[in-house]
Amino acid sequence: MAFCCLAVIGYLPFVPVSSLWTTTHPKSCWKRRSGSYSAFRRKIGRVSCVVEGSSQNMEVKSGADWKILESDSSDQQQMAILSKVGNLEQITLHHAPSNQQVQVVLFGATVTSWKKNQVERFFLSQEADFSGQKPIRGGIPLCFPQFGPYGPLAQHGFARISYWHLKQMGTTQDRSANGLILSLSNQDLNSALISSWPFLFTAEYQIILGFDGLETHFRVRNDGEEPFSFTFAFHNYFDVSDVSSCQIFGLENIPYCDRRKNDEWSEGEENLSGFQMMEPVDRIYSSTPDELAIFDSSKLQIIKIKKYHLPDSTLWNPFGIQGSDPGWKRFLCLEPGAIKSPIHLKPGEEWQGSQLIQSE
Ligand code: TA6
Repeated sequence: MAFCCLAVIGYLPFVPVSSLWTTTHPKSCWKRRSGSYSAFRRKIGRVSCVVEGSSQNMEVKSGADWKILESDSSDQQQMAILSKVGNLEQITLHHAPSNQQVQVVLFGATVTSWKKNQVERFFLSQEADFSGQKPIRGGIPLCFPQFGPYGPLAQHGFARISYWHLKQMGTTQDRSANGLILSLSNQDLNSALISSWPFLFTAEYQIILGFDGLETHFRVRNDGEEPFSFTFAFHNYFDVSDVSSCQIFGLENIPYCDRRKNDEWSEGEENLSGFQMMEPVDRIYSSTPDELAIFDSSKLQIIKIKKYHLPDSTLWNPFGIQGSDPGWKRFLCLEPGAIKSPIHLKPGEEWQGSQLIQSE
């Protein structure tokens, strides 16, 4: 049944912004390369927003392919709402033509919600902390510049516990997509983090809502004179009816590092019709296909992930073991990343990893 549904719906074509770039290239290409992402950077304008309920203009940049929404309070397609959650600022970005909405908290650049046709697709823990003291559990925390405990930093690095800046927001000329870019650099880090990770960098995180679905693009550039290395993952927490009634497609027969067995490497499961979690699972699969899918047999919902420059994928659910989130049955983490082999950036080089998430 599950396999049939996947075959019928298939994968929609997606030309990611990242395909316009090589994995790493000299700094000069940052500005020179064409494509919606770099075009997004060119002009400065104003965008129609609502801040805490009142209409307000906001300075942002938009570009040739990206038009700026007029500041018109009668505009029913209000693109973004800025508000607060706990101590933290959040942006709700809409894309009315495809009936989607995404929420992102500037702390951690954490996407906390993505609704399509009014239906939530991400899990957010009831215990999620919005004080700015801890990473937010749910949505898409960013693991950078370190995945897991493998390095000098605290678990999953500093991106998810840093305050990012809104850099740009815009829409395409034909309004087929709305997007925003958040940024973070070494200048935003405190002295303890700088001493643990003493590199000059600029990171940009672009979030796009369009007819294809939700795209997230994470980009980092080495601004310093020393090379550096990092690992990365989009720590996606998908909302599911019950983790044990889900099948995961794309990880069959792929070797994985079993984090529950002292990081032992295993040959991979031979289940060809979709892997089902029936016990705690915490695995890093290496060299996974660029298309993965989750079929939730209770909701009859498919979530598809297309990934770019992200060879690995983590699969995680604690299955109620000690310390599990009380809502553990309701999430499934499937996390595209560059984990097994760190990315090395020489001075002036940059790298981008992207994903497109689709759900009917
Ligand atoms: O990505 C899976 C994982 O690394 C698990 O090992 C588990 O620890 C999880 O992330 C959550 O980590 P967190 O620090 O957010 O509680």
